[in-house]
Amino acid sequence: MKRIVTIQDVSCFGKCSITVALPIISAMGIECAIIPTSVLSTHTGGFEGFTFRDLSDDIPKIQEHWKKYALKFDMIYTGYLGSHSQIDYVMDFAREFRNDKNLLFVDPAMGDKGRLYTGFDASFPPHMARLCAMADIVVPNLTEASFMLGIEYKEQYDESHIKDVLKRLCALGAKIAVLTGVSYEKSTQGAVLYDSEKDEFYSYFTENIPTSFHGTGDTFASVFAGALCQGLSKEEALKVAVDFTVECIKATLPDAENHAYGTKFELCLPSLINKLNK
Ligand code: PXL
Repeated sequence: MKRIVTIQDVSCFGKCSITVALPIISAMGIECAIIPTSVLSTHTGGFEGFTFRDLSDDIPKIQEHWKKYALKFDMIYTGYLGSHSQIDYVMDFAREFRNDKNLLFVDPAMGDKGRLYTGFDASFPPHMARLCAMADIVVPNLTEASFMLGIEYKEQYDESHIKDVLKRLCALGAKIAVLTGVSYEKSTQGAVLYDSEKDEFYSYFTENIPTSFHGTGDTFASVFAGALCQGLSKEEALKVAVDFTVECIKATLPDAENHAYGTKFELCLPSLINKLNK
């Protein structure tokens, strides 16, 4: 059985980060250990007055304890991190638990639609870029990539811009970069991957549903990470992750006004299991 450790916050209500990653990775038949980096009453998108308990200091203590048991992970998957020190601790953790067989998978969750999430300032993306530089795989959206690279965020772009951004992300140090939420025309969206060792691009596009829900980046990242960990090829993993994310959006659409805070991904888990068994 494969084993992933995912390091991100617990948003108690709102369906993102660990409350998405844990059920998805478990449903994919992978053991999922967690390191909660902070506990928030809700995620920071659309809720006012959320609580934030910083658990940064627990990260090195958990690391020391796990070292005694020589725990091994097939993948270290990091998501939303709430402070500079959390990024530093996570980099330490990765140095300790990385080996020549496992993968460091980084989702630099910190913004969308050209803006950083509440709580982050301009000093945060360059710090996150240092974690991305260590990674085997990074999966930002175009907002996060643009902030990390210090380039203008474009609403409208073409394929050459996306390819250029992907190459620059790999030039930071990541082996493979994926841009999520790419849409060259209104009717389609998907993800584009660049493998810097092979100098190859892969993309997968499907229908674009013009309603956005919170947490879909976390859904994509969890499925993509799980699928790679289960040994699917990069192309297959991309397709499964994009298709599943769209399925979750479609399952939520009839009740969209009550569910902007997160998708009804739970209803789609049986279908994810079927996709993997095919
Ligand atoms: O979905 C990314 C995410 C994760 N965790 C927290 C967030 C967000 C996005 O806003 O606020 C706490």
